[in-house]
Order: sequence, then C-alpha cells, then structure tokens
Amino acid sequence: MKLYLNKPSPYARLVMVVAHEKGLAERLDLEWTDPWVSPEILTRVNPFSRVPALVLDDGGVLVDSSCICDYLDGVGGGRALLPAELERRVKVLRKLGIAKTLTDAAFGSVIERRFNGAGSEPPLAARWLKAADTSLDVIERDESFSPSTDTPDLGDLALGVALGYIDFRLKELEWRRKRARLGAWFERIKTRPSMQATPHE
Ligand SMILES: N[C@@H](CCC(=O)N[C@@H](CS)C(=O)NCC(=O)O)C(=O)O
Repeated sequence: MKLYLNKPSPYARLVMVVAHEKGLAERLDLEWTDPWVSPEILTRVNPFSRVPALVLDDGGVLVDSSCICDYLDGVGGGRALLPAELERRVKVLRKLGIAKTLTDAAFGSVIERRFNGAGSEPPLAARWLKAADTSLDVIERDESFSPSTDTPDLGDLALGVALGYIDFRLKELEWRRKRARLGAWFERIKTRPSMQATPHE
C-alpha cells in the first residue's frame, strides 16, 4: 500500500497514528509530497490534490482520512478502533465527528490566514477559531472520551491528533487554560508510541 502524505497535515497524521496502532506502519510505502503545489504524482491518484491518499495493492485509491482509517482498522491486527457492533460504533463515531470537526476548524483557520490573511484576521478564520474554542469547552466537560488512554478508540486518537495540531499551529489559543481535565488527558494520550512516532514538522 502506498500512502501520500505530508508532515504538517493533521489528517495524514491520524492515518499514520492508526497505521501504527494496527501494526501496519511497516507495510506502508510512504510518498511524502506537498499537496499545495498539485504535484502530478499526487493528482494522478487524487484529483483533489489532497493528502492523505492511499493506493491499495489492487490499485484502488482511498481518499479522506476517516475512510482510510476505517480501511486500515479492517485490515490491520489487534482490537477494532471502530467497533462493528452498532451501539459501541455510534459512541466512537460521535467522538470521531467532534474530533474531526475540531480539526477542520483549526486547520481551516490556519489555511484562511495563509491565503486571505494579509492585513487583518479573515472572517472565516475568526468564525472557526471561535467555534474551536467553544467546542473545547464542551469537550472539557465530556466524559465519554476514554478516561483510560491504554485502549483508545478512533475517536480518542482523532482528538489527540486535533489537540496536537492546535499545539503545532495555533499555540496562541492556549487551549489548556480553563481545561485542566483535557490537558491532563492529552498529556497521557500523547505518550502512546503511535503519537510519539508521528510528530508534526
Ligand atoms: N477531509 C479530508 C481533508 C484532507 C485535507 O484537507 N488535506 C490537506 C492537507 S492537511 C490538503 O491536502 N490540502 C491541499 C488542498 O486542499 O489543495 C481528510 O479527512 O483527509
């Protein structure tokens, strides 16, 4: 399997975290690429020129981190990160949706600033940063993110990745202030080998 990725992408990082959790990291042929310059090696497999993109051994292509993670969870070893049984699955999907949307808000605001930020804060960046800040307050009060980080599911891992991205690109949010429980949770989950092996750069 060939994975197209770059180091600053929180979406690509989530895929790599899952690959490590599932014992698949060694089976991935990594193609490091900058999606923003629309390189031909990427656009010929993903016409959206986005990472992550995964080319399967039969030549089929998966795009979008949630779809790729679902696939890796199915083919990799060990416990399921996204359980098949409906009641448990819905709980994980709920957390995954929150964590991915937090990532979208944080990443979107960074990109808005980069492309439309000359002079003042772009309105969409301001909107998404406010949404990210409010959602962090909600997550701080949400006890469903696994208190034990020994057996994280896909929702927990996605939240770890979202918070790691905010530390990487949006330090000024100082998200730990007023959120001691979440801060302590993140300190634990970020020690997992899958998180340690996949730093942003
Ligand atoms: N929903 C997608 C988002 C992927 C995405 O936006 N990737 C960014 C890098 S973090 C990208 O490749 N952007 C290039 C572009 O939009 O042109 C996912 O979950 O994988």
